[in-house]
Amino acid sequence: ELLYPDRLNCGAELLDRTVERFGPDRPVFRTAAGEVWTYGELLGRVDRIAHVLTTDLGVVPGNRVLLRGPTTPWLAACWLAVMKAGAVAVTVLAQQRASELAIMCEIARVGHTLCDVRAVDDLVKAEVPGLRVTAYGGDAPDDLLRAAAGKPSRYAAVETSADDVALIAFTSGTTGRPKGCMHFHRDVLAVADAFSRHVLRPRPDDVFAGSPPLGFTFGLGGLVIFPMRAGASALLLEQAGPKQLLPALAEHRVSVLFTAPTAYRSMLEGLDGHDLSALRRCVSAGENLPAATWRAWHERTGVRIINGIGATELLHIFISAADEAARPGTTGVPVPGWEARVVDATGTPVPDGEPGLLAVRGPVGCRYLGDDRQTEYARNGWNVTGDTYVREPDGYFRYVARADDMIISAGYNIAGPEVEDALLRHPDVVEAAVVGRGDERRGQVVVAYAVLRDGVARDGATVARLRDFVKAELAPYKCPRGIVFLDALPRTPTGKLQRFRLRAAVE
Ligand code: 3SK
Repeated sequence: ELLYPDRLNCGAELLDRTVERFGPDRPVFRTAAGEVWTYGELLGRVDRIAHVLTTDLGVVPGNRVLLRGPTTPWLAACWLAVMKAGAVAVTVLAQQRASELAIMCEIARVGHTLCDVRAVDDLVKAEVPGLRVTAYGGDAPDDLLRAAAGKPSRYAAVETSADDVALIAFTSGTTGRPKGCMHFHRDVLAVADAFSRHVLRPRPDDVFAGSPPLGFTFGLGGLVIFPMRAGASALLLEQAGPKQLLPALAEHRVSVLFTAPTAYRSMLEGLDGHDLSALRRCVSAGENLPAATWRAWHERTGVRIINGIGATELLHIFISAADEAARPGTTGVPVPGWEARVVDATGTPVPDGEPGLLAVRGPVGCRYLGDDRQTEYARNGWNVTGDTYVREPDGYFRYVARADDMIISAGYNIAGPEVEDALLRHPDVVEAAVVGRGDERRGQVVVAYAVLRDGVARDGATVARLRDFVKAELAPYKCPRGIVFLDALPRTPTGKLQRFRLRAAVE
């Protein structure tokens, strides 16, 4: 069990305590342009921003402050300042537009926002009543950083309680009205002290990098909370697609990588000529990681991917496996501190080997802000994530599908990801997504969408070749009736596949 004192401020724990432990001179953030911030410099900048928040902007503990901008050291500094001031950070994604921002501000009752000057327009367009927008990184006389420069360089963190809300992270899932997930100060540390400390096991000399933005808890954990808890540093990339990641990993000698299966697959395509010899830990989450991708990455880089499943509701990863314990094709076992089981619709555990709903409990729980969907997610003390899983007899958890992504065809239950994995094993396929299409005779039939490798013909011969391939890999009833070729699959801003768009397209 993770025990924390009653008085706990996660910002002070991550920053002030790390400076006390390791001294001020170690690097904490790096940028693609070669900028390096030390922990001491970060502390001074964070504390000055905290002064602006409390003195100039009148922010008091518990006020909600929305943070918006590309992944930069300044965005991370604003997040830490909000933590130290005892306010609540509301994290959103740079891709979210005015109408989405307006809904999130309304749900979270946001009064203030600290926003990268390049991302202010959408916030202004959102026309949120009473919202005070403070920009950073521009030339305006009232720019946050200009105001901060005149403030004292030390700020005593507000003595928040361990159970005060620190963060409201929004999830829209793959569709629907966004849900704000509240997380406490102790939760922020708990994800570092569970997954990071016991599974990832970072070292102070590690350099972290990755693609998830800081507005997504996958990125906030992987690029700020975990490196800082370990006294390590992070390369913060504004552009972090596979094309930018590969050269950055080599140039900055990145040793810990956080990204999603799609990015691992894209990087495999362009690996040649990049020196990844510093890389020692690679984390994959956000989507199911096919065994073929795990194996190809291991073969080419020598690094075993640490697969995991996390959720915004639970802040970070709760099932995972590293090193020799990793089993390709499975997600892993509960992270120390977490319990997991597979249950039926009534919450009763199903036997090992049978599919059911994944239910987990541990140091962090789901707390939606004013949303009835809370009772669907938190049932009898367990968090039911909406994923269908199988627990293997050896205790490993294997992903089957999102619970609402099962295809039922002529009485057979077909998990879309199993068919996708089979398609991805074909050398011509780069991305694949499988959905059900309504069918009078069979209820549903399987339809696949695929992105092909450059130069492969999008014609009937390719469809026939891929169908034959799937039939040789899986029971024939799982073989897609039709295969549609696309340039790219539709995804959410956090990279999750939007199956509902594909389903709508086939109906
Ligand atoms: O949503 C996810 O997939 C996720 C994965 C890892 C950590 C955090 C999150 C939200």
